[in-house]
Amino acid sequence: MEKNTRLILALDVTDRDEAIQISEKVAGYVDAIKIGYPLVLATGMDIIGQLSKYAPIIADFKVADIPNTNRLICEQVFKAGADGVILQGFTGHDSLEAAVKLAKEQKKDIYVVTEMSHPGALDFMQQAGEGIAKMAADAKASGVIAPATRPERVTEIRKIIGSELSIISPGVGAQGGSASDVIKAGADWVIVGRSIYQSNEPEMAAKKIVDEIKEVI
Ligand code: 3DU
Repeated sequence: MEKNTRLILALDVTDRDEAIQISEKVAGYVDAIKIGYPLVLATGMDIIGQLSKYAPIIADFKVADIPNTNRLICEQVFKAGADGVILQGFTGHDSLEAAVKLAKEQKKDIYVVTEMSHPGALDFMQQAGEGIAKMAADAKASGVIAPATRPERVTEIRKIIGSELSIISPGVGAQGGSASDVIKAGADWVIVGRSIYQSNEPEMAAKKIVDEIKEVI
């Protein structure tokens, strides 16, 4: 993924036409479009290929299975046209390595969730976050997902992974995080969904975030 605007759109709409219209409008402001279960379950896997005309697609399926199943899932997602897949990290090193091996062969990206951005992530996930970050670095994943709602954790995770891996960070806007704060804390990209796709003018909402990021880099 090329680092230009540092904005990734999370396109969690469930209507194909709406997804296409929003992608057209914001294409110039985003480095990638993240799609996940809401859109793919509503429209089908072919939406991935359709949206890849506008930007690289990151498939947020938070894959969390045994190595063989992780590999089989990632194979299908890459075949559908995605450039990257998001995996959960808590399943451990072998599950991650199976996906990274495939991704490297196909020149694709694997991003690993360290801890999530919502309050419930403090129940179990946060304790594992730093270990997962180290595992992602050891496995040579492309990057990790870390929470914009807790920029101090992004800084911690950056220390662990160094500069080789990217940090992509959800939780900006609707979940309360700030794009400029989390970029300053060490994130490479912010992931923004509702603040853009629920706006009456998605392109203006995206532009505003891009401008905010530009001021701090
Ligand atoms: O809160 P938003 O509407 O800006 O969307 C954030 C997106 O990022 C959404 O697709 C959600 O499933 C995803 N995500 C998180 O919010 C938090 C994580 O830790 C990982 C992914």
